[in-house]
Amino acid sequence: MRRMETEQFAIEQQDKREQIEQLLENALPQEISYQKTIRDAMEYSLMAGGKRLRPMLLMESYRLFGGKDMDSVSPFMVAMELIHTYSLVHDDLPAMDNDEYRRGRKTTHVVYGEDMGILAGDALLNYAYEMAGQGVRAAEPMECGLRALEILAHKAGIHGMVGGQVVDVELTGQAIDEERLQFIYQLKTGALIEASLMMGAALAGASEADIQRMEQIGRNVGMAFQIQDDILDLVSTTEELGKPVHSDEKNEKTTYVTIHGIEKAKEAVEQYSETALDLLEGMDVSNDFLNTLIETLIRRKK
Ligand code: GRG
Repeated sequence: MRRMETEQFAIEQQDKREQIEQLLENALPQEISYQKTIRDAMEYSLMAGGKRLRPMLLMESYRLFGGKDMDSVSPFMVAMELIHTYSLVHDDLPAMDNDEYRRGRKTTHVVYGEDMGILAGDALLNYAYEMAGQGVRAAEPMECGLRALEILAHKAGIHGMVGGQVVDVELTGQAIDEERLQFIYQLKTGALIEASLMMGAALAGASEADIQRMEQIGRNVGMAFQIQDDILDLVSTTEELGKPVHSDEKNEKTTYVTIHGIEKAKEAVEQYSETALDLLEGMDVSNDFLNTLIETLIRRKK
């Protein structure tokens, strides 16, 4: 399978990240009156400099299937990052993980208050669908945009991220069996990664079979990503991650690492990533940047 040379990949990844930052900045609501506080809180959380992995996966999946028109894909990339950001803002709230640091700075509720933290999450979520509406209009044909919208709503809600979070919250502090842990990881973390890859394919007019292949790839990438997240929570530093380490221990969470130990967890990250790459290789389209991006996730340090 073709991969990009490390230096060239790093340059392109940075370029793409900056391109996404620009899209996000431009998309923030402009016409604001007395509700300015919530716009500020949205900007504070959104522009805090995450990895922008999900919009990047969305764009690269779109390119994988020959998509070229940025007008239809850009609003969906923004929508995806808005939903991801809302989930982080709500996850950090006192009622959930009660975290004070995220992306290297104070969490939104710490700066703006718990009430505004809740509302900022709500505003980000609703604004995501406003953006997605723009994407649907720009899609060619519009049915591709509608399919992308359907995937987004499905994977962000009860059958996806929210569903996973519910089980995660309910089982916190309890021993979790392997099957339920897999369920949580697949939904809480995997669903948005799956959705990103599926939406890119849908927008480029890929077949349902190919959209489902991207879902499988996303499922494996999601598992690898979450297990790596568990590992980093244990072995990294607050400075490197931009959020507190050992939070799983603090929150009494069963993770892949607590069940299997760190060595097995590292093996699992490699295994899931390899499966994702094999599935990609088995397709009759290819994108060297996407291959390399998925491969680098195994070694990610933050
Ligand atoms: C509150 C409905 C609701 C859902 C919350 C996504 C989530 C569900 C909670 C966030 C906490 C967490 C550890 C989620 C697992 C997914 C994950 C590793 C998110 C962090 O994503 P990164 O690493 O973050 O891509 P950046 O900051 O780089 O964007």
